Formats: sequence, structure tokens, C-alpha cells
Amino acid sequence: MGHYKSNLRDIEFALFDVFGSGEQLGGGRYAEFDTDTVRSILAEVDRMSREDLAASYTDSDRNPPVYDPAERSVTLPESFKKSFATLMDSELWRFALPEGLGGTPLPPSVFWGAAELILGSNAAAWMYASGPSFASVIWRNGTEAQKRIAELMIERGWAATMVLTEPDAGSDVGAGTTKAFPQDDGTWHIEGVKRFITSGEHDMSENIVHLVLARPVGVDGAGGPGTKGLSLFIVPKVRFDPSTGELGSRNGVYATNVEKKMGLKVSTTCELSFGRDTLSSRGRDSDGDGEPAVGWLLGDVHDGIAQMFQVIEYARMMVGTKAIATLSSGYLNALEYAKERVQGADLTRATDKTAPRVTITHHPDVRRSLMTQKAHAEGMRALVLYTATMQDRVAAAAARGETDETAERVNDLLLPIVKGYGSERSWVLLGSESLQTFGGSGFLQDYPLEQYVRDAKIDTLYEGTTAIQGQDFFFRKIVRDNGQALGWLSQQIQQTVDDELGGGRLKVERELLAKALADVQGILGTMVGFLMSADVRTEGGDVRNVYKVGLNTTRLLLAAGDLVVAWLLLRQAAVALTKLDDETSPRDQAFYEGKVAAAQFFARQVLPRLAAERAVAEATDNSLMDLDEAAF
Ligand code: ST9
Ligand code: FAD
Repeated sequence: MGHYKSNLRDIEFALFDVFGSGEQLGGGRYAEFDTDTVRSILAEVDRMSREDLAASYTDSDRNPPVYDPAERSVTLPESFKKSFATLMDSELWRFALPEGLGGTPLPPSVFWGAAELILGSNAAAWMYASGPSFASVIWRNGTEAQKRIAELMIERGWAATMVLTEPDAGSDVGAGTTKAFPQDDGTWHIEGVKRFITSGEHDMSENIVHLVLARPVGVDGAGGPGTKGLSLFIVPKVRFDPSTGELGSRNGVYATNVEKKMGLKVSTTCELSFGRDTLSSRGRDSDGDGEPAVGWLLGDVHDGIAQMFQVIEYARMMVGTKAIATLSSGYLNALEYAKERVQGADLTRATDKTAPRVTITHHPDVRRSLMTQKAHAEGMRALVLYTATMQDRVAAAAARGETDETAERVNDLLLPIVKGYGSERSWVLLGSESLQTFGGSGFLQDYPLEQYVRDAKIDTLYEGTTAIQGQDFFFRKIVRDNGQALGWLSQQIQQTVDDELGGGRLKVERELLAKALADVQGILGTMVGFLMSADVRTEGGDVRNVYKVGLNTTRLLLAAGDLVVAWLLLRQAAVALTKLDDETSPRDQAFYEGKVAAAQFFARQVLPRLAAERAVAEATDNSLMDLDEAAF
């Protein structure tokens, strides 16, 4: 048995029984997929993930990629190459491509349901498979000639990267100093050093197309300070004939280092050096040095950060899904272990030294831990899939030539929760609960948990740290949006309470949900008050009050995550209760009872903590900011 324990049953329940993803199938742009077809696709992705993709997960951690500094090349382990080839050969990536680029679009909610299976079994394979989806960004934004590059990327299976970070420009992307010099032939020469670039070098495709943010030099109206002065360039590893794709000479971009990491080791994290001067200043003299790094300006427009955010939004959804997928498998591994591990007597017979020993699932604290894991994993899965249903609405509107503004705004609002809350809760619970369930055995490499913990930590860091997600959530997704999306979502939650969803069985949970909604609104109201009091144009305004906002952005993000997860669990429980009214098989009955139990547990054990978070937020002062740094 491989490491990966999927939960296809719960994915299908959320998609088809709770969120109604099946209703859009069988007609319109999804005419070729009915629910049965989609269920069989999901079943095959599940099989492939558990068997073919999971097969190399451990081996490629123990035998990570090898970097050759002389050649500046990287060799990946054979086991991983096999998994990756299986994923690419499955052509699942076509489900995320537009039809014009050879895609067969599936509803985004179904796509992300399938994505969870791949990301839980071998997330690095998914990341190396980014070529087609990055091609679609080039296709959407590019000139006619660049659209051909997008087609070539797909035809020839080229890989791709997103290149933002520099040694002195991480969260602060706008501090980047990599430059782009215009050339007479319409191309650009890129010069600078980028850091931490995922899939920046490997030996699994003949070419890698880098999407690079750089600051144009000597161009009117472009190249100014900050993120708005950055433009996006297409920079291939190997130059090519733009009509046939036939490979030419090596371009001047090289992996000048590959990082040694805590986890996710098979995913290469590279320093990339671009351009003639950069390479010569590093004293390199092997073949290829002195070559410029030649690129093209995407769409021939200087709109780099907005274009790059099309990739980032997708990648933030991906990172949140990866984190949650790992927690789910961590929980199911822990559950299996707990059902078999015999240790200690039942607490009711603790003083009887002759009492029979029981499996640890009999111990209240282990049950508390298991239900904590289950409720979070299933609730956050619902969060991902609910967010994806907003993307379904966006796609459906686009197909009609319209826009669904509400769905766009709500999707934007939920993305930092998926990424920030999803990764924080998953990483912490994987260590504090899933690994813990194994006792000392969890610390060993005999079980996948120690690798899960190492591999999941990155999810709180890349694609914007949790702090950045919290700021994005408050300043951009709430304040700048004038609270429209949040207002809509709050109304949906309130509606669940008003409609008495779930009847008498969920009465207490609805009351707890209503209280939690008030607490989150209380935290938000307090923060908005701090923000307004920071406005120096108003009487008594003190700009330093904005610190009080910054002291609470992560708190608000996590509290909002708890609220939304509790709401979605409650909605799931209400559906489960109606199913339980009908005759069900023993297996289904256990599943539905588990859904109700998870919602009740989360509402009763997690939501009451939001009152304390609110009290902390309301008591915020600037003492921490007044403290001399020497006192830390
Ligand atoms: C990284 C990669 O970490 C990690 C993993 C890579 C994996 C790659 C593969 C993934 C895909 C695989 C797909 C495979 C599929 C295969 C299928 C197989 C079957 N939303 O607030 P301002 C824009 S990469 C939208 O002033 P500052 C917007 O244009 C590194 N847009 O920002 C805005 O203008 P306006 C990740 C947004 O103060 C402009 O930016 N690094 C958003 O200048 C300026 O906005 C990071 O994520 C948004 N939420 O800069 C950096 N926000 O306002 C984190 C901004 O006019 N740091 N824009 O609309 C930040 O995000 C900062 O907040 C900052 C601040 C840089 C944006
Ligand atoms: P810093 O920005 O220096 O942050 C340090 C700490 O300060 C963090 O806790 C952060 O939350 C906090 N902080 C910083 N600024 C603020 C602020 N304004 N307010 C509050 N707190 C703040 N980048 C790419 O471009 N492409 C990739 O493919 C890619 N892949 C990666 C893969 C790996 C394995 C890793 C480790 C990184 C990758 N990155 C990639 C870079 C990644 O996106 C950055 O590491 C991340 O954005 C954080 O930047 P930093 O590491 O410089 O940390």
C-alpha cells in the first residue's frame, strides 16, 4: 500500500450532494460530461494518484534531485520521472485549458476535486506539470506570435516556471532589481539573479519557459518603482524556431544553485541567473557563458504584476488544496494506525491493572484528536470546493459573454482563506495531531507523517506567507471591496441560521454559528475602527493606529476561516441528516453520521474560541509597537 489515503467519497459528497456541481454537466459547454462520466474520471484519477503517483513519493524524498554545478544541470530520480510521465500522459491538464488551446474544460469545482487527489499523492508532480496551464496564460495575454509559443509549449511538452523572487525581494516583490533591456529586433535582454524558483531546472522536458518579472530600462511610462514598474517576460531555457519549435542555442539563463530543503525535496528550488553580465560576474567560463538571456514582453504591454497575478491566483488555490490534501491523508493514516494500536486500558477501568488493553481509539483524548483532524480536513475540503463553485459561476458567465461580479468577488475573498487558513491549520494539525496519534512511531520514517510535516510546512510560506494572506484579506479583499463580498457571504451564513437548516438536530450548532458570525464581525468592526482612527485627515487621527490593524490581520484571517469552515460543515451535516432519513447501507450510514458528528464537534469545540479572539482584538493597543527592539 502506498502512503496516500484519499477520500474520494467525501469529495463526491461535497461536489454532487452538497454543492450541486453535477447540475451544470451534460449540457452547454459541458455537454460531453454527464455525472457518471465525471465520477469515472474522478475514480481513475484516484486510482492513478494512489498507485502511480504515490509510488515515488518516498523514494524521491530519500533520493532527491542531484545538481551538477559544472553543467548547471539537475538530474531527477527515475522513480519520480515515471510518476511524472504517467501524469503528463494522462493529459488531465487538458481539463484546465481553454478549447482554443486544445483544452476540454471541466467545471473548475470538478477540476479542483481531482486536483486534491494528485496534490495529496505527489504535489511536486503537479508543479512540474505546470507547462500547459502557464501556456494558457501566455495564450490569453500574448500577441499572435506568442500564442504560437503557447501552442508549442503544449505540442512539445515544455515545462514552465513563475519567476518573481530575488534575494532582496520576497514578500516585497516590488523591490526586485532584475532589469530588462529593449533590443532593436523587438526582443529584450534580461539581467539579474532570481531566487527560490520552483522547477527552475530539471531533466524532464527539452525546454523550460520562464515567466519572469523584470524592470524595463529606458522605456517611457514603464520601469518605475514598486510592483507597477515590473513587466512580464517570456524567457526560454533553450532558444527555438518560433514557428516550428525546433530547438536552437542555449539561452543565457542558468540554474546557478539548487537549494537543500526541509521537505518537498524532489521539487527543485533554484537560483536562476539571467544574462551576460550576471554570469560573468559570477566567474563562470563554461560553454554558453556570455550569452544574453533573451525574452519577449508578454502581450507587448507593460502590465507585469497584473499578468503574473493570473498565475499567482491559480497557484494560491493550488497551495491551499495541497495543504488540505496532505492533512486529509495524514488523518486517514492516523485513523488506520489508531484502530490497530493497542495501548492501555479503557479509562473507566484505569485503576484495574488486569483490565484488557484496548486500541487507542478507545481513549477520549485520541478521539478528540481524530475528530479534530477529520472535522478540519473535511471542512477545509468543502472550503476549497465551495470556492471552486464560485469559479464555476465565473466560467459559466464568461461562456455566456457575461460577468458574474459576485462570484468573482467572493472567489477573490476566499482565496486568502484557502491558502492562508488552509495551510496554517493543515501544517499545525499534521504535526500536533496526525503525527502525534502515532506516538513515537510518527517520528520515524516508517510512516509518512514525518515527511508530510516536512513537505507541508512550505505551504504557509510560498505564494505569499500567511502574514501576506492576512493583509490581502483585510486591505484588498474587504476594505478595498467596500465589504461587498464579505457582506454577501455573511448573508449566506445568516440565511443558514434563519432557515433553521438541519432542524432541531443542529439547533445548538446554528446558535454557535450565529455567535461566531457576530464575533468575526466584531473583530472586523474593531479593525475598521482602528483603520479609520489612523486617518490623519480626521480629528484626532493618528497614523500609528494602523499598527493595531496589522496586529490583527492574521487573527481575522484565521477566525474567518473557522467561521466559513463551520458553516460549510453545518451545510454538509444538514444534507447528511436528510440522507439518514432514507434507508442507507451501513457504510453510508456511518459516513453520514460522521458528517453530522464533524459539524457538531467543530461548532462546539472550535467556534467558542472566536469570542476570545474578539476580546483580544478589541483590547489591542500599541504597546508592542512602542517596545524598544532591545527588549525582544
Ligand atoms: C511562489 C511559487 O512562491 C511557489 C510554487 C510554485 C508552483 C508552480 C506551479 C503551480 C501551478 C501548477 C499548475 C499545474 C496544473 C497541472 C495539471 C496537471 C494534471 N489578486 O497591493 P499592491 C496585483 S511564486 C490579484 O499595491 P504591492 C494587482 O495588479 C512567488 N492581483 O501590491 C495590483 O494592482 P491594483 C510568490 C493582485 O504593495 C498590484 O498587484 N510571491 C493581488 O505593490 C499591486 O498591488 C508572492 O506571492 C491579489 N490578491 O506589492 C508575493 N494583490 O491594486 C507575496 C496584488 O491596481 N507578496 N495584486 O489592482 C504579495 O502578494 C504582496 O502583497 C505584493 C505587494 C507583492 C502584491
Ligand atoms: P520575507 O519576505 O523576507 O519574509 C520574512 C518574514 O517576514 C515572513 O514571516 C513574512 O511573513 C514576514 N513579512 C515580510 N514582509 C512583511 C510585511 N509587510 N508584513 C508582515 N510580515 C511580513 N518564488 C518565485 O518567484 N517562484 C517560485 O517558483 C518560488 N518557489 C519557491 C519554493 C520554495 C521551496 C520556497 C522556499 C520559496 C519559493 N519562492 C518562489 C519564494 C517564496 O514565494 C518566498 O519565499 C515568499 O514569498 C517569502 O519571501 P521571503 O522568503 O523573502 O521572506
